[in-house]
Amino acid sequence: MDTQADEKPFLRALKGETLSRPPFWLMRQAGRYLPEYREVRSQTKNFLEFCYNSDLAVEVTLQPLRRYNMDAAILFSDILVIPDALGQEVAFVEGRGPVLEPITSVSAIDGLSVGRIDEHLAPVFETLRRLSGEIPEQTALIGFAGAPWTVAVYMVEGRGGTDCGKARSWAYAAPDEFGKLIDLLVEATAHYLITQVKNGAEVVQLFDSWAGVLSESQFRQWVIAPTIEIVKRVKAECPAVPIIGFPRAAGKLYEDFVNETGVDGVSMDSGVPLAWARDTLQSRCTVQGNLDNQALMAGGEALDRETLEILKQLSGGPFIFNLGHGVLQFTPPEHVGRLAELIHGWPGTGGG
Ligand code: 1CP
Repeated sequence: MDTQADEKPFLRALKGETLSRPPFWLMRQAGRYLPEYREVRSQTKNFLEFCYNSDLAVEVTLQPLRRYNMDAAILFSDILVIPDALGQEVAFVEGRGPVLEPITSVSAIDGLSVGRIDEHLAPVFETLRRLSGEIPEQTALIGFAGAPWTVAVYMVEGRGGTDCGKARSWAYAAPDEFGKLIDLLVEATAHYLITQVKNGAEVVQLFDSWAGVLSESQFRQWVIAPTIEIVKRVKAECPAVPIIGFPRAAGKLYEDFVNETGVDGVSMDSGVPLAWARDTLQSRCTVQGNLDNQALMAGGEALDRETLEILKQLSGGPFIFNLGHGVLQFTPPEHVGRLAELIHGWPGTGGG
């Protein structure tokens, strides 16, 4: 498809264009590694209240752009606003992360309701509307949601930091029951993403952070199939909006994910080999990734070397520079500055 030269670089890359300097943003670019984030964050105790406060959410979304001039802003929110909106009890406990009242039965699933999303998440939609008026002209606005499998993991386990064992065993033992939860999440997620687009999101990303724990058959059933359905529903209402999928740690199954789901872009974890990504995935869609967040934390020569290698291998095709997973809490902000400098200077910085 032809794109116009005055279109935002991030959107051009997602339409399949190869740009001489690839656009970039970072997963978790807003967050605790930034002192100005910690300052704003300290104004609210409760993390969900923070996500539902548009003044604060707009501010922290914009903070990394002011420092590093990324090509895209990502809505500040969390994937767990969906279980919260559906009626599950969700809390973020200082030092422990998310804690949910676990869903373990069909009757608990029956108690959840997609009908509450519009009202409950109205502040998130307001944040998007305000951001679309405030971000710089050449910057794109990304909306997002967790993919059904990953959100179901938190809903069933009740917390993070697990091997997803309860969710995996329920899915094997009673696929019809677990499938009810996934179906509900497909409906909720598609509706949520469509509403985000109607309120200003120009791109949406689906985070499937726990995709990599599944066997091949389970990956097809709980990652690929629900993603196909969400892409179909979002594209039916919003045909022009690009969708990025992130089936983290999917290994060789990234290939089937790209070929079968209809996503416009795929976000790759740091374990995906660059030459394989270039030859296998990049011919089918725009690739995004995949600097190791520990290389960003380490900085120095390792950061330069790893960054330049990714740029060399992937900037010959449609590409968005990102990390393989989110920015870590204790990352020195000046390392992010160095990364931005390397990318902004490309191909002058080290094409060689
Ligand atoms: O107190 C704080 O500041 C909490 C830290 C924090 C932040 C900054 C949480 C709690 N969520 C967020 C924001 C967030 N989460 C964003 C916003 C914008 C940005 O990227 O800049 C996004 C896109 C997410 C997505 C998210 N939340 C994912 C998917 C991506 C990934 O990292 O794998 C997941 C799995 C979550 C759950 C979550 N929320 C927060 C934490 C600490 C966790 C992880 C829990 C765990 O499994 O240990």
